[in-house]
Amino acid sequence: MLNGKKVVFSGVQPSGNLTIGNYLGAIKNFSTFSEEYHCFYCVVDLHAITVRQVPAELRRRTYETLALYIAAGLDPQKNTLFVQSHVPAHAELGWMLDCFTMFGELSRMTQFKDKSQKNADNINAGLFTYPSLMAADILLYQTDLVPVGIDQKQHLELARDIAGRFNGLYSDTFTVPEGYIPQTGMKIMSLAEPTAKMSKSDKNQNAVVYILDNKDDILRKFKRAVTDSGSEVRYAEGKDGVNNLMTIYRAFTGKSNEEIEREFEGRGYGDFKMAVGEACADTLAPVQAEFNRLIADKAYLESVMREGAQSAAYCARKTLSKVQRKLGFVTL
Ligand code: ATP
Ligand code: LTN
Repeated sequence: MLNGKKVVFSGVQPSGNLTIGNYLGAIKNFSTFSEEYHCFYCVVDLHAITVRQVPAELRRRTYETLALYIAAGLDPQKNTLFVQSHVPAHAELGWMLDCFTMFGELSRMTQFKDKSQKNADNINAGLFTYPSLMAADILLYQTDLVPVGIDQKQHLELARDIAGRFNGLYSDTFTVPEGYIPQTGMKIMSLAEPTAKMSKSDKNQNAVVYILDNKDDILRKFKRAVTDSGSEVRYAEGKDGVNNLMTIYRAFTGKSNEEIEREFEGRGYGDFKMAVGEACADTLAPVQAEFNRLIADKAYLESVMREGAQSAAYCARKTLSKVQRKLGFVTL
């Protein structure tokens, strides 16, 4: 609880251009909590360096991710928007929680296994302990609710386990957070390989629709999306490509699977793909316009970062001091 409101925390890595997976699975839903909850939305740059980044690009994407938060409807007056590395308490609590996270637990994380495979030449310790830093992000703010895509469920479970473990050893210290995983847009899959998650770090540009893609690119990518040899627009097992396109269309239009099936009865995949592309481009157009306005104003974005960091640091400090005292650190 913070000023009588429950707390929401979530984060997005500035590790690549944001995709419609990030938008539908996470950012789009963030603003629904702004009135009722005290919301912290963080650009998690410390997490991003678990994979090698080009410094100038990391810096640019940090501004861009913040601008996209705002463009997607997050009002900086109503939400605390900030950059993780601007609040040192994240790294500090991250270290402490490393000491309460087991090697075995971290070894079981599927994201670690996936990313180790993708970055075989750089399986660094940060990639391994990523989940305890994420737990620190969440637990620092006594978070009640964490809106994330379903791919983060395992990390969230671990954060709950770490909180419970710490509370058990040192008496109640952390709120044990709940996940909030949206119904539609749970997991958007790659357009080229519909059994794999659409990921901003995918090397195949055609597999991924970016929030900032222009309309032509969006339509082209959907036109090329992998489907199957059939022709019926129907949500069914084994039709991964069509199912994914239906999920995307559902998320952008609010229509149900039945409505979509009716709409495209007797029409082929071509028409359907075009409609998905149009719905996507139409929804993203105002977000893009607002993004373009914001990204040109670095001074404004920096003022948001500065205020956000100040307000986040104040809350984080309270939890960190409590943890330090409980652990037996000498506080001056
Ligand atoms: P990377 O590709 O670098 O691992 P990512 O695209 O998975 O990154 P993150 O910054 O790790 O993006 O995730 C930000 C948020 O977006 C998380 O809440 C995550 O669950 C959500 N998300 C990411 N990809 C998808 C997707 N394909 N479908 C639904 N939600 C997604
Ligand atoms: N690991 C998350 C990003 C993230 C996050 C968080 C999400 C870092 N810290 C705290 C929610 C709460 C991801 O989406 N890959």
